[in-house]
Amino acid sequence: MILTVSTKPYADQKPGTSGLRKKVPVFQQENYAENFIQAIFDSLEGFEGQTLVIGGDGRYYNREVIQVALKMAAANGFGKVMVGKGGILSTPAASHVIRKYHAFGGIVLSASHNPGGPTEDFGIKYNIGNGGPAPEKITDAIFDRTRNIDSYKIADVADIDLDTVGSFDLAGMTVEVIDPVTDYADLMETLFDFPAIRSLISGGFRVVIDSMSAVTGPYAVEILEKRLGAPAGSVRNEVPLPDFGHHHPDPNLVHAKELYDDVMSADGPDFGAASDGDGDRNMVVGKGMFVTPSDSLAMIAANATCAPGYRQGIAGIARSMPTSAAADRVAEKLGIGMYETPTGWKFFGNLMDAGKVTVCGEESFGTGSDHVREKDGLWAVLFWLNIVAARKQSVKEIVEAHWAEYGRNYYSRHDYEGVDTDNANALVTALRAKLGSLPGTTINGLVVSAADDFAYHDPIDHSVSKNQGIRILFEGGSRIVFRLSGTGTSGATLRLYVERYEPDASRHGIETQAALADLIAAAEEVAEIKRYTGMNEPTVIT
Ligand code: VG1
Ligand code: CO
Repeated sequence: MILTVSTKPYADQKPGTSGLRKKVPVFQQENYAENFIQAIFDSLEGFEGQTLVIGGDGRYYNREVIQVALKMAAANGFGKVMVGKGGILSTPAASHVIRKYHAFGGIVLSASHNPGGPTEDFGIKYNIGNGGPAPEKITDAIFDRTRNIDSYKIADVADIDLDTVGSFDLAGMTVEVIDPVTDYADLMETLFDFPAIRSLISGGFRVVIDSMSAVTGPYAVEILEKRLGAPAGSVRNEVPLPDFGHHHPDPNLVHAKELYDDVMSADGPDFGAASDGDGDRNMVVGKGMFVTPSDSLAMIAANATCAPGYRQGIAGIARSMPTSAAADRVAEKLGIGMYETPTGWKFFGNLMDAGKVTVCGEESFGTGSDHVREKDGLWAVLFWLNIVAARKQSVKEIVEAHWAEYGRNYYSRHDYEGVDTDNANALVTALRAKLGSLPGTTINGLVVSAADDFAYHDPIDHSVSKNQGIRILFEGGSRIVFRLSGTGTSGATLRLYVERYEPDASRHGIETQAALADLIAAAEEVAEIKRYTGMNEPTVIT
C-alpha cells in the first residue's frame, strides 16, 4: 500500500560541497530524511520504471535510511533498486554500478571523512546517470523543493532483508541486493597491471592499507590480499564499523598517523595507504616519502601510460582551484588541456563526459579518473603500485625524479575547525572588501600580483559558480587561498591553502612548513586569522 504522508519543511536542507550532511540527531527528527529524499525525487523527471542505485558507507543510521529510501523509491515509481549487501557501497563503487547498469541515478548515504555514531555525522547525496554527484542546477532544485515540501510518498511494507544477495519484491518494485565488491574489483583489474603488481608483492615489496574501520575494508581485502596476493593482515582495520571504531576516517597525517609512522620506521612496510569513510579519498606514503595529494595527481598524470587502462595517454587534467599547480606543469609538457574548477567533485563530471579530461584531483586527498565519476581511493593506491612496479623504483625515487624534472610545489593546508560562524563570515567579508586594493602592494615582503574571489565558468554547460574561494597570488607563482568548508556540521571551518613553486632542485629538501613560513605569516597579516577565529594555531595541518 502506498501512503502519502503530510510533512512540514525544514529550513536547513541545503546541500553543501558533497550532499546534505548533518548530525545524526538532526536526521532523526520526524520526516527529516523523508523530506530530503522526496525533494530529490521531486527534482527529477522521467524515472518511472527506471533503476536507482542505493548504497552507503555503513555508518550509524545507514540501514534505517536505506529501508526508508527503498520504500520511497517504490512509492515514487522506480522500477528497480540495486542496493549493496548490508547497505554497503563505497562511493566509487556506487558510481561504477550506476554506470555499468545504466541506472537513472543513485542515492549515496555518507558523510565521508566525518566521524560516525549516534551523535556524529550522517549524509545523503544524489548522483546522476553518469555516476557523478548531481550538478548545482539539481542540488539547487532539491534545496528549493525542501523549502516548500508538504508531503512524501512511501510504501507501507515490511523491511527488506539487506544481508542476502538476491532479488526481492517491494510493493511491485524489484529490489536487487548485490555483492558490493565484485563489479568494482573487476573494473580495477581492467585498468591496472595486476600481474606486475602481484610479482612486485611476491618479490617482497610490503604493502599495507589502513581502511580505518570504514567502507574500503572489504574492497581492499578482495583486491590486495585475494587478487594481488598480499599476506593476510596487509589490510588493517578492515571491518567497517558504524562508528569507525570512534576514529575520524580521514586519511591524512593526523588521523592516519599510526600508518605513517609504521611506514617511516626502519623495519616497517615499503608502502602504506589509507582511505576515508566512503572510500573516495586516499593517502599514499612510501618509505621515507609522503606524497601530497596535489603531487599525487601530477605524478599519476605524468606516469599514466604505465597502467594498461591509460596506455593510450590522457586527454587532459582537471584540479580544484586550491589544489597545487604541480599538475599544470605536467599538462603543459604533455601538451594536453588543464582545467581549474571549484572545490568538489561535482564540477569534474561535465569535463569527463565531454572527453576533455581523463584524470582529476583535489588537494583534499582525492584523485580519480573517467573510469567512474567520483574520486576513487583504491584506484589511486593501485595506480601508485602499478607505477612502482612498472618503473622498478621506490615511491621516494619517483617523487624526487619528478621534482627534479618539473620543480617542486611546496604545499600545505591549514584548517581552523569549529570557528564561530559569524566570525568566520566576518573574516571572509573583510578580506573580500580588500581584494581590489591588494595588487601591487607588499604583504610580509611578498608582492601581490593578483587577488580575486574565484568564479568558475563551466566550458561545457556554461553555468557560472561564484565565490568559490579567495586567492591572493604573489609574484613568482606563490599563492594563498582562503575558503570556508562546505562539509562541516558544526560551526564553520576556515581553510587556508598555501603554495610555493620552487624550480631549484637544490632547494627541494626543505621541511614544508618552513618552506612556506613567510606565506603563512602573510596570510595572518592580510586576514587576521588569530583575531577572527580566536585560535593561535590551526586545528589540523595537512
Ligand atoms: C572537502 C574537500 C573537498 C572535497 C569534499 C568532499 O570539502 O575540501 O575537496 O571534495 O570535502 O570530500 P570542504 O567544502 O569541506 O572543503 V568527501 O571525501 O568528504 O566526499
Ligand atoms: Co569521502
